[in-house]
Parts: sequence; C-alpha cells; structure tokens
Amino acid sequence: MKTIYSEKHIKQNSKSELAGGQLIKPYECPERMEYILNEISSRNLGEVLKPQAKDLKIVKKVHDSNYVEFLEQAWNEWKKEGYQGEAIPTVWPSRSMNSVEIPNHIEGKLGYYCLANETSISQGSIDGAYEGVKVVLTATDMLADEKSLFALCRPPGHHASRDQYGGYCFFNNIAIAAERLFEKGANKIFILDIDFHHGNGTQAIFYNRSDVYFASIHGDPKEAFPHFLGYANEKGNGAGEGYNINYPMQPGIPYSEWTKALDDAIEKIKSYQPEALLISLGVDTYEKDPISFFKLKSDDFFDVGKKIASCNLPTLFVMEGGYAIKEIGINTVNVLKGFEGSSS
Ligand code: SP5
Ligand code: ZN
Repeated sequence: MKTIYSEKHIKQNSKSELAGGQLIKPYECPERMEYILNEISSRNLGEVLKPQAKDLKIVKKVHDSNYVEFLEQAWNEWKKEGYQGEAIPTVWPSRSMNSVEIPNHIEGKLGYYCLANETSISQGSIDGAYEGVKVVLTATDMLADEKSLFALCRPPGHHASRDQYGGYCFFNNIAIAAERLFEKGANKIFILDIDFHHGNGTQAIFYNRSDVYFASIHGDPKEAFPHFLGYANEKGNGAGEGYNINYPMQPGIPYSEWTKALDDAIEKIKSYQPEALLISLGVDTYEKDPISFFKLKSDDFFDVGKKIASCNLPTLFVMEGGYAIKEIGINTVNVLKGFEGSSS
C-alpha cells in the first residue's frame, strides 16, 4: 500500500496543550509521524510519496468560509494583542449567552470557532493543517488507480466541524476526501471512524445526507471526549435519517467486545454498497494510550485491517489519533498489513 505524507506537517508545532489544569507538551506531536514512517519503511508497507499541488478551494466547500478565514488570521490577531503564549480561548457562547453574533475581538472569535481548548493555535498551525489537506487530496485522487491508500495526515481532522476546531483538528481531512470523491462523480461513500474518540465533526458535516453513511466506534461520550456528541440515538436527520450510526463503548473493553461493533459496522457497509470506503484510522484504542480507555492489543490491529478488507472496496485510510507514541507505528501498520492479508 502506498502512503502519502508531507514532512511539512511540522509547521503545526504547538508547544502547549491545556490538560489537567496545566499547559503540557501536546499529545498530538510531530514525533508521532516519525514512529509511523519508521515502521512503514522497516516492514516494507510500500512507497511513501509526497503530496502533489492541489487546488485548496475545496476546503471552503466543506468548511464555512468565515471559519477558514478566521483560522488563517487567528495567530496574527492573537500576536497583535501582545499575548506571550499560544492562542487558547477562555470564553464560549454557552447555553445562557448569545451564540449567533460573531465577535470582532480575537478572544471572542476563538470561543466562537473552538469546540475544545486543549488545541492551542500557534504560528504555522494553519499551514500544517493545509498540508494535511494536500495529503488527503493527493491520496483521494490516486484512489481511482489503487485498491487502497494511506493518507498519513497530521494534524488529524475528524473533530473539526464545518465551523469549529478542537480535539487537535482544524480541517476535516476525511470529509474533504469524501467531497473530492463526489466532485469526481461518486454517488455513495461510507466513512467508518475507528479512532477512540467520536468523529463529531464528520458526523455533523454529513448528518443530513444519505449519500454519506457515517459509522463511529468510540468511548461512550458520557465518559469520554468529545462528551457532547456520539450517542447511540444520533441516527441522522432529514434525508440523512438512518445513515448515521454510533457505537458508544464502555471503559476497559478488550478487543473481543470492541470488535462486535466493528462486525456490525461491516454489515452496514456491505448492505450500503458504497463506491469507496474511507477509514478514520486512530489507534488510540490501544491499551497503553495515555488519554483513552479501551484495551486493544497490538496484535488485534491486524484483525481490524482484515475485517475492513472483507468489504472488498476501494479503501482510503486517513490518519487520526494515537498517542502511545512508541507503539503508534506498530499499531497503525498492523491495521494496514492486516488489510493486505498479512498477520506479521
Ligand atoms: C484526533 C484525536 O484523537 N483527538 C483527541 C482529542 C482529545 N482531547 C482531550 C482529551 C482529554 C482526555 N482526558 C483524559 C485523561 C486521562 N488521564
Ligand atoms: Zn482520538
């Protein structure tokens, strides 16, 4: 399997994450990519290719144009205030306040456009985010000629909605992939999200549509980030009713439990008969992940890939989370190797 990767992801290099009341080194850090690349190369997964130049106008088809312009300007506006740290919102349009008016001041805009403030904005965050888009667009455009591809995106994308960033995500890479496939004539796409966290952004973007079926297996939002979406009763709306399925799972579950949800999702994929399968591939389901609570073992990831391959569809894997950094490469490549029919 070929991998698309841009070393320019490093432009997103924030130094702070608000966690446990402290500013810590972000879990979502550039070194994650090094471990994945090393494993791809040592186990001969396939070629690693740079992204091609792509028309990025498509970003504004998936995302609100004011949101995109906000992201492009946020760091400059923050710096202009003379602040010393990275940009972190402190106030939100919460239930008891006006959530319609968009403030002019950067402090207000951050709250308006942010859904989780562990994600600091710093110089270059937006450039890194655009690299992720180039990577996913390049991989998507190659899918016509390849059975499967790996878009090694960083930063991740599945928490980004039409007009909100957070959960380490700015642009929703996998939603942009789906949009690109529609531009090229696709009629039906299935997005399966196996990151530990619910893909709230992806769900929200396609919630009213029947031409994208979205399924997500994740930590129960009662217990896990993003806490405010991902419940089993969210089944889609309007034309999209019946084309969204959530599998919230309890803390501590091993692969034997988790994979029951995967089996059900695979059935949904087979009966939907999409033209392509897009996988939000997070490996934060791993037992040693520092911010998650499932108990998947490294070897289990082969079986995940094998089951996905049983759908026998053009398949694009898009990198999302995974924070047990030393094992992130092993776990990710195990999924991709499992997909290719290998178990080592
Ligand atoms: C792409 C992705 O995986 N984003 C995840 C973002 C999670 N952000 C905050 C999670 C807070 C988790 N707190 C639990 C700590 C357990 N010690
Ligand atoms: Zn995650």
